[in-house]
Amino acid sequence: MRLRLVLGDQLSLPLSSLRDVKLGEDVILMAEVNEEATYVRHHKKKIAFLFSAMRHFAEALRSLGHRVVYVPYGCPENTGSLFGEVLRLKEAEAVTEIIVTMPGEYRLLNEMESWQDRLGVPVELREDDRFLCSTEGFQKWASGRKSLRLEYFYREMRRNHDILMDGDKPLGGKWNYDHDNRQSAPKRLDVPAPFSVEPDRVTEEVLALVTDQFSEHFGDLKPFSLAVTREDALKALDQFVAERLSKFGNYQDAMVQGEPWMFHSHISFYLNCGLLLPLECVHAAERAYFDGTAPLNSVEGFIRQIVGWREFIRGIYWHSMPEYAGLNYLSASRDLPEFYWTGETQMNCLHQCIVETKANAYAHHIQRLMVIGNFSLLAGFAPKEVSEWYLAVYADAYEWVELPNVNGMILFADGGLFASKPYAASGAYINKMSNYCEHCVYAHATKTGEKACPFNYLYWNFLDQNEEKLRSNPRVSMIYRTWDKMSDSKKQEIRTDSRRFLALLDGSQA
Ligand code: FAD
Ligand code: DLZ
Ligand code: SF4
Repeated sequence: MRLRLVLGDQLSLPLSSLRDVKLGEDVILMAEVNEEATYVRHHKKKIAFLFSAMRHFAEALRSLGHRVVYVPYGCPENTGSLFGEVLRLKEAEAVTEIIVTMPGEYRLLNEMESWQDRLGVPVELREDDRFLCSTEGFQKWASGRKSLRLEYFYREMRRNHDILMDGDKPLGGKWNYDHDNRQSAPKRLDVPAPFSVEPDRVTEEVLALVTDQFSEHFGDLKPFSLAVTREDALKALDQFVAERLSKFGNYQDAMVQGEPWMFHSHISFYLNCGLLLPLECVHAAERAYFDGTAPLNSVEGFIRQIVGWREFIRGIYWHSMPEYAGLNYLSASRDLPEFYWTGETQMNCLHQCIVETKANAYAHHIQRLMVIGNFSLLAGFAPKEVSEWYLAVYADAYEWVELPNVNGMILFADGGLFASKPYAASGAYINKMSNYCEHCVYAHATKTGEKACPFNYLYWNFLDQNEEKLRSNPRVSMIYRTWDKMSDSKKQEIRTDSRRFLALLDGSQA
């Protein structure tokens, strides 16, 4: 009998490990285990979401006639680890082979590679072909290239999968419509309510379990309204395409106080645990373009996130691990401040983004990148701490996607493996793209002094502190010329303000 192990982020019927499963012969194992639930202190909503989605998926498999051994968290025999559960089932039944789809995190892959010796039966690790680009395909694409840039990868993906193509040319004549995007939000903007579904009995049971067992973890458990079945995840996708996609492009980078969801799709939860598959999301968006319900700048922008960024980031992860996790090009070492867990800071942009993260286990991209990420870069937080935070607080977070976004995209900890410069920005950017500054005690246009927006002096301080590593970067050297032209007294003010602010931050008073 063959044992098929299905992990919490592998909830897809076409999963490679289930492909040749024999009804009445093989057994499928799924387990809620302490090790996976606590290797970082995941947001309560993330645990509830995955446990409920896992339980529903097990039922879906059973309804197709499969034999599923499902080990709930509270089961007294539960050993608390995936290995322990595989071993327990192997000892109880005549298991001849174990089949698993490649896990999404290196730590687990590394562990699984020892299972065959430890269990004494063959363990077959299969490619996770829910991604459009295999790890091998990415290696081939990356090998021999001096720099890894999304744009070229993205074009190849579009061609290979015939997405938004007009023969061998991009539809509309351009690969990228970003210059039509990046608008800030107008004063009055009607944002549709996000998809939500009432918890059913299974979810209610899981919510009680999480309340009981994970009370120390970050985040608000309720209200809980995420989809936990494929059927509902498809409804969430349809709702996005019908109600938000047309404005996705225009307001992709906009942030509005009190609007955590904006015109984003909110499908990362479902894509990353397998309830949705990337191509079906891409095709749904493509159809909207052909039906005339969404413009090309939105459709292309959305598709680029999925066949471009998502696949590229995963490629970078497997291409660069395990060394990637330890990189710290800028030698950043500051501890995360307490307010990353509470949202209690006077900086309104950070306050809003962290409070929303706490409530929803979600923040949209530009909040993650240009508010929390930008601040983490400017303040010099240690990459490992930042990474652990992002992995814990978002319900869509797994290391394969979180780590390159943190080490590559926000912290420049990889020295520019795929980003040509650090994404550092002053308060002017946040003020342009949001209305957070209108409600802040700090003044976004003031450069120095106690009332000045901390992003303003921290921006220059960051460049000053990292001059040795950054000045020679062609995309940053222009900015150093502005710094060079500043008077010594101005520079001194920036350094003094930054020292004062960072001291407050270290004392948890910022
Ligand atoms: P949309 O804006 O609607 O985009 C559509 C889809 O594109 C997303 O669902 C996602 O699957 C994909 N996508 C977009 N940007 C990226 C990206 N940079 N990397 C990979 N996929 C992308 N995304 C995660 O799925 N998990 C994470 O743990 C995660 N951590 C991040 C950490 C940082 C520091 C940053 C800057 C970004 C991170 N992202 C992560 C990427 C992005 O912010 C989220 O995918 C997005 O906010 C999810 O919301 P959405 O589904 O509404 O996305
Ligand atoms: C994230 C997560 C959590 C919270 N719990 C479980 C679990 O109990 N059982 C399980 O199989 N998977 C869980 N996961 C998802 C895994 O952590 C994920 O499969 C690995 O990190 C690889 O991506
Ligand atoms: Fe954030 Fe500065 Fe604007 Fe305040 S003034 S919201 S700290 S960018």
